Amino acid sequence: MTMLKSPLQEARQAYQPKMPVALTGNVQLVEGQATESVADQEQIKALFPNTYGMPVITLEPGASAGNQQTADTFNVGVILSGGQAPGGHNVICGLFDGLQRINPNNKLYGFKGGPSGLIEHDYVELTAKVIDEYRNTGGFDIIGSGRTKLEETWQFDKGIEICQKLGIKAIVIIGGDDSNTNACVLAEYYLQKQCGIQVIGCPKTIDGDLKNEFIETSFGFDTACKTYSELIGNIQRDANSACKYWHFIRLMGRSASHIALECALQSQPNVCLISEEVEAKNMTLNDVVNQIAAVIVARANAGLNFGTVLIPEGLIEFIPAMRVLIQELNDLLANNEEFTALEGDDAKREYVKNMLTPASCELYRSLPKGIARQLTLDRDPHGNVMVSQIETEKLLIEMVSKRLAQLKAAGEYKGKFSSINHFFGYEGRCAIPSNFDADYCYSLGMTATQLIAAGKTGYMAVVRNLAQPHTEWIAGGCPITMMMNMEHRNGKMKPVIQKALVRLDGAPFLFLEQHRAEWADANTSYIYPGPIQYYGPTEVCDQPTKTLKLEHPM
Ligand code: FBP
Repeated sequence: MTMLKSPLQEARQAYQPKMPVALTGNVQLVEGQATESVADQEQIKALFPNTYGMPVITLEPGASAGNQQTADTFNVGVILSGGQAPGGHNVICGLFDGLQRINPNNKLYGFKGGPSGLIEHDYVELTAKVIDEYRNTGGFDIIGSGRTKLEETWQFDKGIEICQKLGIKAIVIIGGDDSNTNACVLAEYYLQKQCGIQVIGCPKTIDGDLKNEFIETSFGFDTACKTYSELIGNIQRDANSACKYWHFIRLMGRSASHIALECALQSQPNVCLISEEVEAKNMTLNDVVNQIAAVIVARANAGLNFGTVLIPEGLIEFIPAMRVLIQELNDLLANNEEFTALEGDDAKREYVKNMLTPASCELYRSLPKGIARQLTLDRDPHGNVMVSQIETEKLLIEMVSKRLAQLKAAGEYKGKFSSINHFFGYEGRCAIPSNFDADYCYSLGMTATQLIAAGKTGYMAVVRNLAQPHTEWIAGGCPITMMMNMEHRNGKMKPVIQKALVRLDGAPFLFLEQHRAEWADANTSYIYPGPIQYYGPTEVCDQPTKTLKLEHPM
């Protein structure tokens, strides 16, 4: 069946992604010094004796064909893991084209529905015909994704079975910090077993929290932020025209506030909350409410009863007292059949209230019922509350509204407060990838093939120098063990890739801090970014995020 396509889809199918120079011809791998993990070196080394300490790899233009074309054929399996991120399809297209360039008889298999596809042997061969349909498209629908954790040896052994059956030499796992941690565990296990299967990771997540010295940004962050910023800009223009609503906009991003921060840099709202700052300053929910109310009052005094407030999705977990409450709820609700069996919200609410510590119980009772209920919904496979389902923007509207009423009664506020709530998350996760993400992802796929062809395992494909034009980009591989430390997870110390939250001493946050008073005040400073542009002048179409530019100045 042929898919119906929009003119833009048709045009994007023909787009040829730009790549670092090294990937455009013959490639040679240059190895650097041996590496160490970011922390807890002794423990990580003991847990990963075979993959610890490997060198960083840089891909450079090669003089001869080198590993470029080989007579031996080999097959590769690919897995998409976790939440969608624009550009995932292009990683797969880059992988496919890279494999074909090495030997046209090489095959690419996609494991369907995420890591469970490997365990359940649910796969599809990705032929040229299939691949061509998905070039430069958003979404993960080519093979689907899932959140099954790959962490037990029986799962790894099921992987060996199917790889041996299909002649798969390497598995590429496209995922976030947890999926890449698991990729590393899998690589180590396969080396121990000497089964000859390599594992390579690729850095995906719109959240932007898989970031370190070698991963300048995870893919998808660029497109998602540009999509949300367009919508925020449109809302700001409407607010500035109608002059009657305060818009409270929650933005996806799980724990880290990178998305909210980047959107603020692109659109200059009146208020942008940063969860990491709220935590560092030990702020209460009331402090946050007072901060927003103060801006509303100041603008109302200047005759402006409208504005925008950006709220990171994970805010609630960064308010210290809320964090304690959520932790208690996580422990209480883990595999709690008694709770699950209760019928109706009221019975569940009573049950929870009786089990919490007094301080958490008081906080729980003070929350609007709807929010309290959302805090007790199903957990994700890692046992965490699903922050995308908690309507923090509504909670803040309700609390700010009450605070303004108090101020009005005290004669300190004379304005009019009408609010509208928004949540931008799923709108941006599958958008058609920006040129940046299309180019970056295709390059990551091509890089992964080079690492596979050279027999590498336990590496993440990386492309660096991304704030520069693509001709200056540097492709290579970074040992995953290098990004690891030991962290407390589900009651145990585990080796994991360090998550990157917003740094309060980092250039993007400092820029916000320096300008936010100006953005909050009566001289409206809104920026209207407009939609992502795919065709036109490079300064319009090929700009990286502000975060990337501020973190990596020329
Ligand atoms: P990943 O970390 O897997 O990339 O998830 C990204 C994300 O979009 C988060 O921002 C969000 O909190 C979560 O997924 C939503 O999960 P779900 O897709 O299960 O609703």
